[in-house]
Amino acid sequence: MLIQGISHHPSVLERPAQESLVESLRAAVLQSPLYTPVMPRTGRPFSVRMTNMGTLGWVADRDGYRYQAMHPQTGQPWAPIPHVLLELWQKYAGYPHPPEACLVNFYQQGAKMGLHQDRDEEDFNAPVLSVSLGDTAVFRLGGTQRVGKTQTLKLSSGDVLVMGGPSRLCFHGIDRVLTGTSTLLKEGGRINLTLRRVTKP
Ligand code: MD6
Ligand code: FE
Repeated sequence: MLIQGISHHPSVLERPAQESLVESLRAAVLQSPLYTPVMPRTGRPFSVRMTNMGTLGWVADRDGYRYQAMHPQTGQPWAPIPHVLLELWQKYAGYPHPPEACLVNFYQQGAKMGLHQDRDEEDFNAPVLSVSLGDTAVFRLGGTQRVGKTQTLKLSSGDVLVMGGPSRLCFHGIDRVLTGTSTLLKEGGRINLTLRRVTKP
C-alpha cells in the first residue's frame, strides 16, 4: 500500500512517445544546457546533472534552493515545457492550473539522489508529477518525517508518478539506477522530469 495521494502509472508513454520526448529534450538542452549543481553551504556537487524547462526553474547553489526564470550559467530563459508533458499534467495531476517548472535530472553511471522533500514551491496544493525515461530506478519513499519506515518502488521508462495530497511532502529519493535496463538512451542512463506548479495561481 502506498501513502494516500501518491499514484504510480506504469508505461504511460509508449516507446515512440518516449523517443520523441527525448528528441524534444535534446533540443531543450541546446538552449538550456545540463550543468552540475552544488549543495548549499558545503558546495558539494550533486551526482545528477540538471536543467529546467518552463517559465521557472529549480536551482541549487551555495546560497540555497530556489526557483528562478533564468538559467544560472547562460543567464537566458529556460526552454519551454514540451506539449506532451503539459498533456500528462492535464491528465494525471488533477490540478486546474498549468505547471510552471519542469526539472530535468540526468543520471549517469553511479548517480543517485538522497532522501528529500520537494518544498520550495509556494503551492503545496499542486502535486509534483514525474516522468521517467531510460534505465529503471529504485525510488525510495518515506513518510513526512525524515525518520521512519520507507518502501521502494521501481520507476521504468515511460512511467508517471504523481505525489499529491497527503503524499506531497513525503521524503523520497533514488537509491540507484539499474544500468542496462533500457535501450532508450544510446549512451545509457536515466532522465527524470518533474513538473511543478510553483506560484499560487
Ligand atoms: C527522480 N524524483 O525520480 C527523482 N520528486 O529521479 C523526485 O525527486 C520526485 O519523482 C517529487 C515527485 C516525484 C518525484
Ligand atoms: Fe523530489
